[in-house]
Amino acid sequence: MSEENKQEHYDASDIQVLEGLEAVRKRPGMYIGTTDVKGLHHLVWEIVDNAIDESLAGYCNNIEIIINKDNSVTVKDDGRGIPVDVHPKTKISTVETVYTVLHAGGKFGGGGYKVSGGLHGVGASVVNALSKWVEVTVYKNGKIYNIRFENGGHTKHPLEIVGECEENRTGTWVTFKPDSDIFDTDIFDYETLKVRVRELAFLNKGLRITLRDDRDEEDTTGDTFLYEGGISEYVKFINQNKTPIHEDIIHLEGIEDNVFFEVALQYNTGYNDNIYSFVNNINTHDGGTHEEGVRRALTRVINSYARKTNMLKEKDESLTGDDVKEGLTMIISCKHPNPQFEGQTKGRLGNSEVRKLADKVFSEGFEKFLLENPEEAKIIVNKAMLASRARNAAKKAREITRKSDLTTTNFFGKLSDCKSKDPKVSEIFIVEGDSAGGSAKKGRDSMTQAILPLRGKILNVEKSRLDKALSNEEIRSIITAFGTGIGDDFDLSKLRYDKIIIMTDADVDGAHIRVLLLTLFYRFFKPIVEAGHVYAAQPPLFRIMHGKTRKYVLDEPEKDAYLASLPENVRSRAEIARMKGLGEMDAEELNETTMDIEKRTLRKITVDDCVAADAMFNKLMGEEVEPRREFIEANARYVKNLDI
Ligand code: 1YM
Repeated sequence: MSEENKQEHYDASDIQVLEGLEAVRKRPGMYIGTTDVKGLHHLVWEIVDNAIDESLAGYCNNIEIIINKDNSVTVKDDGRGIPVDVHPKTKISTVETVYTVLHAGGKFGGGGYKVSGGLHGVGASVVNALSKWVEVTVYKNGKIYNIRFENGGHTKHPLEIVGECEENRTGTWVTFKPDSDIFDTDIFDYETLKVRVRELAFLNKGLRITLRDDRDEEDTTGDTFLYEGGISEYVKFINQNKTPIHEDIIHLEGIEDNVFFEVALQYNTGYNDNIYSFVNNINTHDGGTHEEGVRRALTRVINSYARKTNMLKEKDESLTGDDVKEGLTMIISCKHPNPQFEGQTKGRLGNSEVRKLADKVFSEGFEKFLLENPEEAKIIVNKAMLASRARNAAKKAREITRKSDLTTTNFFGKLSDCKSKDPKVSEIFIVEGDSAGGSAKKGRDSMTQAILPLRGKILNVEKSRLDKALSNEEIRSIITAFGTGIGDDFDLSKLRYDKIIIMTDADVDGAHIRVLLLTLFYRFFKPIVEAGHVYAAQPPLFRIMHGKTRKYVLDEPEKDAYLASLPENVRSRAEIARMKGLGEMDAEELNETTMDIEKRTLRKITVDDCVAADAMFNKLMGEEVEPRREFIEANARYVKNLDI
């Protein structure tokens, strides 16, 4: 391109454009939330969303995502190709407009379901603003078009024809390299991408999405996801290691005024529910009208069926929403041309007409299923009735627990509470065994640190309902100490500690108790885990002594690094001890290595992926033995020290 052309290309409107993209670079958080690893992956979804929109519009069947060797990412689709003609307003090609004008997306695309939970179509220009370079190739009209941007969205060269292709070939290829000046990290994580790619494939039946990591020399095929059964296959996937109580997955759908609604469900023998809802492929984690419609209809239809068949007698109280969702795996998906997302995190669907549609589609279809499958219907209703009985038993147990535990010295003899009553500065250590409990009690800062020693075994709640859990004394102590209540009366705002710290030995038994506690917290106190209150203490694994120095290290790598840092003559005389249990340390040591706020390291327990967390607890603690055996065999090679 000649100098003259370049001059022409950059006129006053370009300056405005660049100011727009500069605003994104100045405040990336406003557009993609964060600039950490999460924000980095967000860039991929902004580009993929455009391809998914094209598929929702009915023009794209295949999407390919590739992590390239240099940590750039390529997304390819076989849709219509972004329009290449000169845009009447901007006087530059539409592709360039979409990639350089903030807020362009929504204005140009007409109709269809837009993935609009995030950036309302401004995604492409935001990705451009936050990238070192972006290259877009469009296949359309028998030609191959290409445009390149550099350094945060500056057009390197405008759209040009770089070759020819078959007349009927169409599609868009985009490659971008995130700007490492903006992001804390520029390394993409394959597993993170894979989880969402699989979900997108479940949510868009018939769409093939391939993910490949070209940094991995050995794996050249990657993963391909294509589900003809859509959300039914999602339910099957979530239930894969559970025991369904009826064979067929129920799949219902309906459409009204361009709003498409579908739901798939199957009950299993477990006590937990896995209910996830989506609008235009975005997880509505706070529910909304689509979920409300289904929940209302589910409760109503089961009650009415149970009464009609006399399974529920006249004197029996009706089943509640909680009763009918026990052991339920359900995916709700709504595609809406104009969704209203509400709430602080925009995680709730607000459109009221969807409640009616969801209720209608669900109640008609589900009632039909119950009538046509009396055997299955009986099993489902029976399960809800058992859940109802357990809920009432738990209520009684809770009342007794509340009264007795608060008055008996048994509980307060056990808990050494902290003096502070301010939850913001208080923490509780849940400690395995009385001897470690004793050291912890002596070594703590009694102002802010409470100690709860566990004596007996914690019940595995993966295999029990709330009423049974409440008969376990250790669990009762934990509930009383937390102050939040449990089940129907759970209230996060009453939590008495900011940090709940699991402190167990660094051996097999310690790990077992840790998993039992995590199962309890995840199943019965999920909001506490989600709000980031749960931690695991990290007691040291080795003590290294030389001369008068005592050094504690967390693990093998840290031990090796420390030893390497010592002069040879000191290193050869150091007599390294592997720490067996917390009980081995005296109060001072325990304080110094594991409890002291200034010196300790805690591991925060977070849940990024509810489906994966559910599957893991199921696998480790559930009824089915085979998945657990497979897991242990697959992971045995990671076990370095087995001290049984
Ligand atoms: C790998 C990323 O961006 N695909 C894509 C984007 C568009 C279209 C097709 C498209 C949309 C429309 C008409 C329309 C976009 N077009 C625009 C805009 N894949 C990827 N595939 N023709 C083609 O919405 O009407 C924005 S995105 F605004 F130019 F129409």
